[in-house]
Amino acid sequence: MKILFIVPYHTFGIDKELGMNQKGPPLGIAYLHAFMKNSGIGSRIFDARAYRKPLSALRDVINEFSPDIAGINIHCTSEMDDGAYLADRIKEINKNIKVVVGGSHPSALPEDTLRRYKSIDFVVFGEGEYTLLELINSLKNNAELEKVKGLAYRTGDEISVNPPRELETEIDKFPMPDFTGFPFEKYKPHYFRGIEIPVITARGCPNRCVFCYQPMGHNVRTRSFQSVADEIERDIREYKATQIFFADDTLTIEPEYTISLFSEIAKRGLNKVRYIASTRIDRVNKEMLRAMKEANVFSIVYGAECGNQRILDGIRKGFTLEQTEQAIRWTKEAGIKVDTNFILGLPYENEETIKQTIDFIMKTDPDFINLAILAPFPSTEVYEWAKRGIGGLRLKSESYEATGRIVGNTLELDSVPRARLEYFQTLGYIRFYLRPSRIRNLFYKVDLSTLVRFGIHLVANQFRKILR
Ligand code: B12
Ligand code: SF4
Repeated sequence: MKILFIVPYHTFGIDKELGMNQKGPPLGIAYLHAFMKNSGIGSRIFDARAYRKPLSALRDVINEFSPDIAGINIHCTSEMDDGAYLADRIKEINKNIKVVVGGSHPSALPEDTLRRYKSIDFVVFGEGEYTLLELINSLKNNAELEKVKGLAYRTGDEISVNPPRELETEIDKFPMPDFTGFPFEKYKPHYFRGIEIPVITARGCPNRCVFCYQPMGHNVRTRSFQSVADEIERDIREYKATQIFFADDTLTIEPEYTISLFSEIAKRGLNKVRYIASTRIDRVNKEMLRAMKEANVFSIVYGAECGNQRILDGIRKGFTLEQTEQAIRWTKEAGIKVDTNFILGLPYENEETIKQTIDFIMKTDPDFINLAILAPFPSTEVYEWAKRGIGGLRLKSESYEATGRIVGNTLELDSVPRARLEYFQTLGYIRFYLRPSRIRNLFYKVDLSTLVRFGIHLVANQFRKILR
């Protein structure tokens, strides 16, 4: 049996228009690629984002590699239609190839995925390693599928969703992710050119923020810091990594672990490459930040979310605005750049609280900001609230593609129409970045052509609304 892992490209909407592509190789399929190879399954990677003519390249690789199974990675909801589009094309090329999808969106909605998209044969939901292997073995041996935990499948018109699979508690048991076959020269790393490799130290997040879907569960399963350092060493040696991106939800959950990891990185001389981390506001301290700087951490991305305490409490973030100010100050003092995610359109927001968020950004003055409008993802609390009108939320569209990246179009508030939300988003970006101290930072984030296209899109959008 042979499997071809596929990363879809943007086929629709604004993501396609703006060329908003993910920045690197998806870690999930790099893990699966390694696991399959270790289990004696032929495995190949096809990243459709790397090709000018992805469909003819897909045909070529299928003809040459002859996979029995195509495994499509769906990173987020806005990629679901892109993945399904490729599933249709695969069936046109060879209808005998079985199509399996996995990743956050199908994990949240396995049944819906099979109902909507007829070219998809299987959904692997949750952690993929053991489920995919059992699926392949069952197909090989013509065995029954009902025993494969974590699998959803169709039999004629009927769809079955098996019970979920228990999560592996010792994730060091999984072989290191394998990045052979990923087109590194085509990716856009965070901030700098070069080769960026993602690494993860733990799976799962203990928190329950109302807008967040957690495909890896709420029980945190941590790797040993030595094995993480071994992997980084391998990434630098074999893949010539110039930058390591920690793909953890909350990298610094355990202070002692964090200090041991970054001290190990410095001790082994792995601080010749840069590191990017993301974590929670309330999970950093000065000692940890010093160790991170020593290890050459360039930036920390914080989910700061909002500048109003009542709204912050309502989304169950569990920290205070004072803690946000403190984390930003400490990080800057440690000589590490501060990148922050803020969201507009949270439950119970109004124009006043949105203005407070923008003022809070200006006051705390991080180095970079991402200012998104809330996109409610399936299986999150805010998705149910938006459907039922709780918190003043109003679902504008149920289209998956409309949840896309920075510019989506899924939500507005009773008290703040979509056009006003987008106006505040544009205003926030302009107020923050169009200053001598920050304008340069924009170029760390996006290249000039994307920036120009994005700027034109935002300004044209505002004009269109004024003219209407
Ligand atoms: C790292 C990360 C990123 C990185 C990716 C960098 C990289 N090189 O990979 C960056 C910062 C670029 C990113 C961007 C975005 N992300 Co993101 N990201 C994550 C994060 C934190 C970890 C993903 C990861 O690597 N996990 C580790 C691996 C081992 O797990 P995995 O990917 O889930 O894969 C396993 C299984 O899912 C399964 N599996 C996965 N694929 C497949 C395929 C097959 C065939 C099979 C059988 C199984 C399978 O098996 C794997 C191994 O067990 C997740 C949160 C999370 N905890 O999952 C959010 C998350 C996936 N991202 C999310 C979102 C929304 C986005 C953005 C849209 C954000 C934005 N507004 O810009 C963009 C979209 C990017 C794009 N595609 O255009 C949401 C998705 C929610 C949703 N329903 O849409 C998540 C869940 C965060 C959240 N909780 O809200 N992201
Ligand atoms: S937003 Fe961050 S801290 Fe909150 S549940 Fe999601 S991953 Fe965890």
